[in-house]
Amino acid sequence: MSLPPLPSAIKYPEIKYTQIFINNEWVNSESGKTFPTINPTNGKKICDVQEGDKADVDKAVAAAKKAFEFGSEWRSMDASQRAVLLNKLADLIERDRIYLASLETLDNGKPYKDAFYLDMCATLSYLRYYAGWADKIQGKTIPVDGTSFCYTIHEPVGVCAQIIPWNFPCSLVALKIGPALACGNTVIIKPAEQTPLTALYIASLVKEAGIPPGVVNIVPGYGPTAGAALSAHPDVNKVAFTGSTDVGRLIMEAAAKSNLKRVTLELGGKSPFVVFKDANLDEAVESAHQALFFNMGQVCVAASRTYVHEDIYDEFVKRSVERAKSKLIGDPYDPKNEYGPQVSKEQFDKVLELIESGKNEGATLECGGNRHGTEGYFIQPTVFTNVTENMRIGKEEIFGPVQQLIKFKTMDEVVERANNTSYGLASACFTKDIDTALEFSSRIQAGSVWVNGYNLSSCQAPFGGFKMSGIGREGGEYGLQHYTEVKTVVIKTPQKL
Ligand code: TXE
Repeated sequence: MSLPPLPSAIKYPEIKYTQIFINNEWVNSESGKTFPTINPTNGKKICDVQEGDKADVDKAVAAAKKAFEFGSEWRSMDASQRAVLLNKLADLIERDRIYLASLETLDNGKPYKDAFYLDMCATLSYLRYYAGWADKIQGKTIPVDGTSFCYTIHEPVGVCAQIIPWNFPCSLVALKIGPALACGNTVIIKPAEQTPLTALYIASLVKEAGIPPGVVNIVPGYGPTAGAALSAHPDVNKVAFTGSTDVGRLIMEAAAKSNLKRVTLELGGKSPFVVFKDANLDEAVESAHQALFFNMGQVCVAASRTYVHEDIYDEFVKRSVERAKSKLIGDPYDPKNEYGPQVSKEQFDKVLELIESGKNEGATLECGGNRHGTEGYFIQPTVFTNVTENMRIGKEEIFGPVQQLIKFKTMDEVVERANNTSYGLASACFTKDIDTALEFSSRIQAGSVWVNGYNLSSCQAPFGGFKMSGIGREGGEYGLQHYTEVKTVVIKTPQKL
């Protein structure tokens, strides 16, 4: 696919929205509190943002509930018109794509070229794909026994809380609101406290697109306060969460203890990338590299265990280390750089601490292993060999630029080791042999299996985790299932129809 030329970024774009968005209006927090959002490139504050808490969540939920009431503008709207509004929102995002990508780079630290090409592209495709579904969500007529006429309706669930993390702040807003609005729900989004700015800008476009008040509300704030208030709220009918497995548990617990709201979770991973001995080595090395280092390793599907067949292991290590060392790091606005900082001081410290554990537990550090430069949260691309799954770097989600290269001998061995984790999000194998690929795909416990490539995700296909990597699927038609309730209507008839 050929890409359009990369337009120049707006370096340090003006920050236009920092308040809470409820009922299509901007409001300050009830408490009067704000929180800072930090530029990870230099550790300096970008701006202060209104800090939503329980009182603000209550207001947002009330607005979303009212917008969902029977007879409201939103509930009475034709499904095809919901599609028009979602497409309009996508068009406005496309109009402001340079600004939004520039803002994402400022707040998150990801390279502008990735923000422009990948994040914005994903944002647009999620919205447009789900716009296409809006008037195609339908039930069935069912030939029941006896003299009754039976049909099902797929009704919207109602008020949906959508709690998102900081690694893909803009595109995850689209992935969350696309299916929710296509099905006719109303939403409250809580962006991550590290990266609230693009979600807030999108709020302004929601209003401009003409989406009715209360349908989309955005409450920036912290997890244990605003996020917890949403997941425990009795008037929230569904919560969709992307983030850590620990917080996923808290959300399920809060849902269980409050109103048994529907829960979907997209959580962490320790995804295996398996290179069989007949693989195309050039492609496998580059793909394994991108599979781990993309977005500075801050990806739920990051391939943080690379298993390489013993016959090609030494050559694979040599090339992988050369590739990691060649990576251009620095100002994420500079298009020549492939690589920016980690998102926050907390993540920077977490990753460096895990790197230390790798050194102390006996893995061999092949390159990297330290911070890069003296300011901001940059970490050198790091490669470890001689890693085993009982080391912390072999079993914990690092969520940073740290590649683990592990040697294996047989299919049985690698499948057993790859599956020996509580996670099950993604996986990949590289081989030219179709039987090997099919056997691996069948035996691996993961929500996605990619063959001879990595991160081959698209808006049309479902995505989600086995085991402790999550519950439910997002993307594709499957992603709609969690945003509707199936209602069965049975009408008694005088005779068999
Ligand atoms: O995640 P959190 P953090 C993993 C990754 C990372 C680790 C910690 O390993 O190093 O998690 O990152 C909100 N109730 N992933 O601390 O805390 C929070 O405000 C309700 C994987 O940033 O899970 C934010 O909006 N919400 C992941 C969101 O949850 C709460 C992406 C994610 O934050 C809450 C990010 C609570 N009690 C991190 N506590 C992925 N799957 O891609 C926090 N939040």
